[in-house]
Amino acid sequence: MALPALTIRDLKLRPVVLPMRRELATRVAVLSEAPLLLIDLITEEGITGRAYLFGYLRRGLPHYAALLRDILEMTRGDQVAPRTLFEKVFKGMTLFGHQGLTTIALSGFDMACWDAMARAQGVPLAVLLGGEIGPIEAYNSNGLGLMGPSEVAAEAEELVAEGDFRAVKVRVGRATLAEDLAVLRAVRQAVGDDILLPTDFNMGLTVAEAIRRGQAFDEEDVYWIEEPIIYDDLEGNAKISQEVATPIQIGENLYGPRALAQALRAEAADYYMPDAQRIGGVTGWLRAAALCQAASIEMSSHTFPEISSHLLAVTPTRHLLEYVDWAEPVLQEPLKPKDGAVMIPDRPGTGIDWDEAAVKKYAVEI
Ligand code: SMN
Ligand code: MG
Repeated sequence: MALPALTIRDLKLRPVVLPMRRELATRVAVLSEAPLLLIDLITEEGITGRAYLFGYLRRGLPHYAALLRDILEMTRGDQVAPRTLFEKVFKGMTLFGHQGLTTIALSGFDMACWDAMARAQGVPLAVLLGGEIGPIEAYNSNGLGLMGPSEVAAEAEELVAEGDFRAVKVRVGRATLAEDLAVLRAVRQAVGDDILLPTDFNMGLTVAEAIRRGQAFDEEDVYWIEEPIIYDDLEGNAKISQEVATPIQIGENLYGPRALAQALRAEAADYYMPDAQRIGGVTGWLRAAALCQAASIEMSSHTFPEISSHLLAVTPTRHLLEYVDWAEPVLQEPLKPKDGAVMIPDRPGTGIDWDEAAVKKYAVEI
């Protein structure tokens, strides 16, 4: 029997700027608010698919909205068949290029399509994809920006306590290696030996400096070293991976599964952590997961914990979910991590439903 078809009628796009509980200072930017573009994919049949894109900066949002309106023009009246639509839109963007905003917009559209499909079937996205719901091991990333040793030590304890987390991420890349080491030691002292400490340089170093700091980190019980240099210098990342014993982690800035395939061929890193809005939404993620499985490489997620929890459930080499609560102010039922894990919601779709009063409160003009 044919499944009920869903037909694309409209995309409702709403920009909001949400307060963040803790400011996050990284080598690449200081984040003190979360600009999101909320996407409602409206179908003729009455089912609505929901997703959001993260603008990083407020001025990211109008670019996303313009591209999503273009995607609507390409797909209005089409059946919600996410893999078919992915190819159609990808092809339609070829002349603009795929590395960058076009793939972010396509990812948001794809996530909303898959959410609509799962809602129409009445099952969680993880179940639609052939997996099961359950707890997904996570680390707390809601803080530990570039601060001094005493501030990070106090914050590290808070972050662990927020959900009995067994891992928290420490941003690094201060002016000197000595300052980074002082912070790592203060955090380790505060949280004890059992907590994993992934670190993130946010692309702030040169190859030589990354090798120098990485080899020093090798003595510090660090779980991984993330994005030591600019994301698309694959040879540079490969060199660092060879010279540094601690696993090198990249992936949040890879646009689409082909970029991941190139990084794998270059042996650029030991671990990968795609970002749902850059890897190509659900469709791109599933391909990335297959590539990591074929290479026997651990795959984590970057931000977007709501949808990433479903995606990691069907990722054979699943590693850790990055937990951030940035969308929480506009969600009816935010994730509530406990025992160091995020529980995939037992609701149709991804579990994203807007708190409409909050959406109104945080709405901005773009
Ligand atoms: C990060 C996340 C979101 C915005 C900027 C930086 C960071 C991370 O690289 O991996 O958490
Ligand atoms: Mg990062």
